[in-house]
Amino acid sequence: MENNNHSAARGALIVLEGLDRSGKTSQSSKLLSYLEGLGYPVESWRFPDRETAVGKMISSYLTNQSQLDDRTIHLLFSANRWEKRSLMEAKLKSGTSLIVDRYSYSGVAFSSAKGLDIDWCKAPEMGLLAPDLVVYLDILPEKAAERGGYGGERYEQLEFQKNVAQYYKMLSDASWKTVNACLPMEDIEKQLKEMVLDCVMSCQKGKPVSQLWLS
Ligand code: DGP
Repeated sequence: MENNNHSAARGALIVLEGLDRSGKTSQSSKLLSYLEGLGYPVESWRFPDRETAVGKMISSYLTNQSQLDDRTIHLLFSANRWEKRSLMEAKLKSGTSLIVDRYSYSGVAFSSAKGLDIDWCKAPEMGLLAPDLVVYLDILPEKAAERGGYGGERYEQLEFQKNVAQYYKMLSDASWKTVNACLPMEDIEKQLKEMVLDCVMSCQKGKPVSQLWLS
């Protein structure tokens, strides 16, 4: 099934969320290849985008090379999304779908888990573009901690991740799709492909781009 003529249709904004080591990054790259293989214009993005000036400050904080006040780093993460908003909108409107590894939900879940007021955390995210699909890769914090590479960055601590998981639960709504991140990789991939293809096709039918509202 090859599709080589999708450039006039609008692209889909697909967000993968989940705890650290839930497999978002691997699944993003599989989805990218899948949609590319079907002939859809698609890009893989991630937040934080550590390449921008703001992203470099975030990276330095995450790797414990700098210290920042909790509210300050929260606003930097949000600014990092805002600085990509117009490009994101242009891509979607020109027909490119975006597979985005983390978005505003990470912003709210991680900062709220530190004890910041959840409504305060939501406020700077309002008005970013609303995802067409949010997939939550669900993994027990204990299982994630057993996966390779865990523990290298500031937030990769079991007790903290348990807290983050609670906030993700609070943020999720009926529109989210949850996938068990402990299934074999191929099974996860299969489920994701179906969800994502449905979403891309419904956006092509003219679903408007809307703004994010976190209730
Ligand atoms: P990653 O590059 O996906 O491994 O993310 C780096 C870390 O930053 C990870 O522990 C999750 C956390 N994080 C991602 N986005 C945000 C955000 O917007 N706010 C906060 N406080 N943390 C975030």
